[in-house]
Amino acid sequence: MFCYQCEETNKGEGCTIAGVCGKKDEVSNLQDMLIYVLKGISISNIEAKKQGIKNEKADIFIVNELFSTITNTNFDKKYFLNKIKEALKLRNNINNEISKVQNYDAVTWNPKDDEDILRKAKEVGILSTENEDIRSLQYLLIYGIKGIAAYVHHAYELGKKDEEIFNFMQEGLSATLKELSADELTSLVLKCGEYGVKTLALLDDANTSTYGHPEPTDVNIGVGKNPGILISGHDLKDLKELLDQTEGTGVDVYTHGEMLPSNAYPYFKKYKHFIGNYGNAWWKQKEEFERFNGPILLTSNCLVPPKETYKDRVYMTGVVGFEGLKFIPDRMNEKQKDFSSIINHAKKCNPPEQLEDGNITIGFAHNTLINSADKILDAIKSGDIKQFVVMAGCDGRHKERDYYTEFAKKLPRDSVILTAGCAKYRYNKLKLGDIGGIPRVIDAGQCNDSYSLVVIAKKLAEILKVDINDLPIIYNIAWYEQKAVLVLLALLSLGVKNIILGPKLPAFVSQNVLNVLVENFKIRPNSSIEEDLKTLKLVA
Ligand code: SF4
Ligand code: SF3
Repeated sequence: MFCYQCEETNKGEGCTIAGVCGKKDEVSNLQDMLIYVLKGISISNIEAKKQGIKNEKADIFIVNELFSTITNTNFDKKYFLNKIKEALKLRNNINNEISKVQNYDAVTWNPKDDEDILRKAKEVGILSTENEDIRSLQYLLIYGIKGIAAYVHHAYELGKKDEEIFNFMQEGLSATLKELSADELTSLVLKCGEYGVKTLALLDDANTSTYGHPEPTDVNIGVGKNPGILISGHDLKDLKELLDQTEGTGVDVYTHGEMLPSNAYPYFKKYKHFIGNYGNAWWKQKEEFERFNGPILLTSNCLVPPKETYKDRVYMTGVVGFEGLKFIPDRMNEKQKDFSSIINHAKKCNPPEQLEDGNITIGFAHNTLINSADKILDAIKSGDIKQFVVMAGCDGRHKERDYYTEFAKKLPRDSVILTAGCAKYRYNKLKLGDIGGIPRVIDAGQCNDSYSLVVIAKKLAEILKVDINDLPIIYNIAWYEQKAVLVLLALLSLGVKNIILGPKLPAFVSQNVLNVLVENFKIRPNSSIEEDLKTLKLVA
């Protein structure tokens, strides 16, 4: 195996024997193989579209299966073997329909048996591209498209789609099989950022048109007396159906990790048994799932390979996979998913052990922020707020991420943090206070809600009639997995410059590609807190 798609990759270079995340060698190879066939499907499907043959099944298959290869989503060998076979069938069916089948191995190769798939899987991975810079650009593009896939998946569940986004994903995937120059690939990477913005807007529309606009909310972080189900991941439709089905059963529902922002949607407030948020970011799940006592539902990444002590309480749904865990199948014929097994399980469990008590304030997505634009502008003009610091992105398990907690603590009192994604858990319980009623940690929501930060930045630039880079907004972003890669590309596509990125630069960005990013966008790696505060002109 060779995988370098996330921030925690081995030695900052690549995982080669097993993943730091717990992914096994064979699974990693099979993920490479699945992506290879998805590239083949893309080439054939583009050809089919040219001939007027539409195939939404293929469009959404590509979306879901790219999502399944994102870090901490699916660790199940059987899942990938089955999906590769399904993918080959789908591709062959398209090939049978079109008049001209393109001459690429990914388009025409067929295995003799499972062994043949496993053998081939070793040949089609990341290192099969020899030129380091081309490889770097190819994977920057693929990881960005994986980010798109995750968000399109959630939007699609809520009935929203955009054919142009499907088309771009397929154009991007097929481009990585072609002999493109570094310039051609770079322009696709930038285009990926533009489609990133479109995708984030699509999901925002899906979420807010279904569940209302998030509103400022104090979320309980304590526990109640009933047994509970803990729901994690990013999928709001799964949450809705779980809340419907638990109502009146005596089982409460709590959020974990990236599901926290759901507490701010008006729609979910009607459920009296929706108690609040339990615990912190994904990487603390080993300890926190243990102490929750009840069953846990994972609706998307990030899943940490579970400990034996609570493994029987972990349920998965959607594209999440791990051998030996219980799986809740997809919806059929417009009916809700059937959560009865997890609810019955919960009834037999003890209530959660209390980890903490009190509240955290969330719900500052774009609608709330735009409604408070006058107040924000007044605070800027009066000098009460000197700086907004975007500290969005992901959290991770390594000690070096204490940097973000300390950085937040050391920010001058007249600065406000804008956050989204699970990175927030590094400082959202610090009690940093407020500035004239504006909290010093403004939490826009999940990683996809970074879109809200973009909307507000654009709005402020428009009102103040300045360039987006001349606003009092600076960026110190933490990344971990591929959705954060997409959010970063989306920011670059909007012309945002001078982003500080940490805790480490992506291993898949080669020195030459980094030079291009530095030259054009002035991206830089984070350094010590003192240095970064100085660079960002937050201290004299
Ligand atoms: Fe390693 Fe990250 Fe890949 Fe897991 S996802 S194998 S930790 S690079
Ligand atoms: Fe977190 Fe996985 Fe990225 Fe959605 S849950 S931000 S890491």
